[in-house]
Amino acid sequence: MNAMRIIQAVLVGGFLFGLYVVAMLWPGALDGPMSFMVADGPVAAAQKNVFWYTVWVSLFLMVTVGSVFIYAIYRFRAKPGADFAVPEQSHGSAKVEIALIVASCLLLVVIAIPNARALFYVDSVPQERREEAIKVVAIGHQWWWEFQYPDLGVTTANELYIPVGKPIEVEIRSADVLHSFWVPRLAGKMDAVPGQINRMWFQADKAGTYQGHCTEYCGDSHANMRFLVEARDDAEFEQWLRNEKKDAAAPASVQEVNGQRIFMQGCNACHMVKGTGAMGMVGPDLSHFAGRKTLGAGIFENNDENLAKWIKYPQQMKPGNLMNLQQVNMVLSDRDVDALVAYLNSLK
Ligand code: HEC
Ligand SMILES: [Cu+2]
Repeated sequence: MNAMRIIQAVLVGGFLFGLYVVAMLWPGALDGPMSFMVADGPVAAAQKNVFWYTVWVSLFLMVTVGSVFIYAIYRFRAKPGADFAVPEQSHGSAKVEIALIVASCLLLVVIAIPNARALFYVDSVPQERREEAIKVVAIGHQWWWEFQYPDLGVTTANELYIPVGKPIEVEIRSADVLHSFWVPRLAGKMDAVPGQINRMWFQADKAGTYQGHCTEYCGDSHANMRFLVEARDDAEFEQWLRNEKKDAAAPASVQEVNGQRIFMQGCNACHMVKGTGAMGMVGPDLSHFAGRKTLGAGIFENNDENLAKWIKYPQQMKPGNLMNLQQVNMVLSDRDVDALVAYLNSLK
């Protein structure tokens, strides 16, 4: 093949690759809510650092080998007027080959050491910090997340509250099929495997809301299986915890009382509302539902309008989801729905 053609191809390839790198490094391109390029905690930072380290070493290799390659193509190209006889073939040089093997091994070691260190670091909470760790059990369901705090005695869904600056030790399980727990700004993903317990940990360095998403295809509404991690300073976390430990607020207005009565005619088969007879385990715990920002596993804002739509048309709101009112023979009038909305809004 014509050497110039090869050089052209390499140049075009290099140019496209360069464009890609520039697009990636463009300010703002990589700091979205689901970007693992922004590390808001030590686990995410360790993973991000090792990623970039490996990229730079690989890039160095690619540029070195690529330049020698391009140089060879150019230097030994067929020159006009030269004869095209095949030059004398030699077997190569033992020295060069040994040097290349040694260099390759060294480079592998150079990549392996920081990677292995990061692997051990992200595997479990460092020994000296075990004491302050908060334990959470995250259970993937089709298509929402249940969060239990075994040492604190509370259970919630879809919005995971954590204290800032504390290691969070997560035990990941599944209630049905494969799911995967991922909050890119806080840590890499970890699968939820039926019949198996996986572990990971993370920590948020500053207060705020972090976006999470199931990242293992788990059926119809996989794309609608989000969650939030709400990191709060100690005082706010304690306040949240105190409230979460309480039984659900008793209904106050006539409409709320009515709503609770309707709730107990079917919704209770699938939902838990602590301190009432509602002890269903199929859907999310609703004891403090009014405190949630979102609805339907992080996909809708939790407001009256969306809540009414959710109760009336759960299947239109989130295709395939397992909230099925026919199963419990519930047929709701608009007034019933309004009463249910009022009741759920009272569950602070
Ligand atoms: C057959 C079981 C079942 C019944 C009956 C049921 N639900 Fe649900 N519900 C679910 C499941 C499962 C989900 C989670 C859906 C998802 O996000 O994929 C859910 C989600 C919800 C949510 C959203 C919770 C959140 O944090 O996102 C609300 C609110 C809710 N249900 C209210 C009700 C009300 C009110 C009734 C009675 C009219 C009811 N449910 C009846 C199973 C049920
Ligand atoms: Cu999924």
